[in-house]
Amino acid sequence: MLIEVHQRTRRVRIDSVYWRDMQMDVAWAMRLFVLSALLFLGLAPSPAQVSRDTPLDSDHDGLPDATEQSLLDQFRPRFLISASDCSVEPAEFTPFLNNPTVAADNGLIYGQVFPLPGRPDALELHYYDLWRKDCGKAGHDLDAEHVSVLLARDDTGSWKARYWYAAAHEDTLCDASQIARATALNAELRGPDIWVSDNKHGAFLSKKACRHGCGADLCDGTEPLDHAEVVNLGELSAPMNGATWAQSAQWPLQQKMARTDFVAARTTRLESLPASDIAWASPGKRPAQAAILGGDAALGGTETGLRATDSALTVADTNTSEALDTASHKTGNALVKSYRGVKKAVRAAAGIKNPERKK
Ligand SMILES: [Ca+2]
Ligand SMILES: [Ca+2]
Repeated sequence: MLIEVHQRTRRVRIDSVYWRDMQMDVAWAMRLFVLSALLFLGLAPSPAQVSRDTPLDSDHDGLPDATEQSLLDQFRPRFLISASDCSVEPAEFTPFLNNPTVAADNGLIYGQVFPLPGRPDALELHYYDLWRKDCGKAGHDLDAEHVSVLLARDDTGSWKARYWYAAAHEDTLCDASQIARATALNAELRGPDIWVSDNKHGAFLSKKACRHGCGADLCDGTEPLDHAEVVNLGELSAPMNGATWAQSAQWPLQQKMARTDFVAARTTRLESLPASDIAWASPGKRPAQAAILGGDAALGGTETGLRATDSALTVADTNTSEALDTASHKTGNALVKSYRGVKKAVRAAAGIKNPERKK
């Protein structure tokens, strides 16, 4: 049995298997010791034995580790991060802990690849940008955000991206998540550009979509996260790379890992729109967002703009889309100006204590 510790890459190799190591903490060292002892006593199959028989599938979802990592690397989005973000960059978390503990704000991205039940021709990939904190309005420690893609096999059997989804304030009345065809983003064989809003970390498929978010999203002054490495989280039932903290109740990462972002109703609706559109993933919440942002007094003034933009934004800069953009931008300004004055009243009327908590 071969054990190597690589200081530069912070990885440990046991025969053919690489383990990521950030701090060599006690829990991690104990696990390594126990694993080594089991391997030495012959009580566990060696990685070499396993790799000779079947491809290694550490998270038991039927997909080999190597396939998952290859797809995560191929389709990794290019995250555009605000240079002034209070949380600096997405964080790396200390492995094998029960709760998320930031090890470094170093731009690391976590990934997940899983098959879809009843759809052998499709795979879903999630890219998680996990932050030390959200320091926008209603800020909080820990911030779990993500972008996802649905892959389908093409005529040659190769995986090709079909739809992309970007989460923004997911599961709140401010949900501004979007979905688009991969062709609209020129991202069928690679990841698209993703704009991440300053301090709030909502993800957007275009800068224009960011401006139409929920009033507090700004995507100016961004820089690409070109050095981002993708580390596979595995699955909730079988974490990889020490991601035991993914199930922590301190953030909603577990919910994001357990569901598909490409439900049939969502993709069917997208297919009914023009091919170049970016569609809101939860269009039913757009009128509610108007209420949150502007209250009844502003609602009348926003009806035209929101109705025009509640279904989709066009990627191409046509006259029509620019007109919609202008209309919505103006109403957006009106909403923001009246935001503070009506926020409490609207929340009270809706029975909401904190609509943006932990998102
Ligand atoms: Ca797997
Ligand atoms: Ca997996």
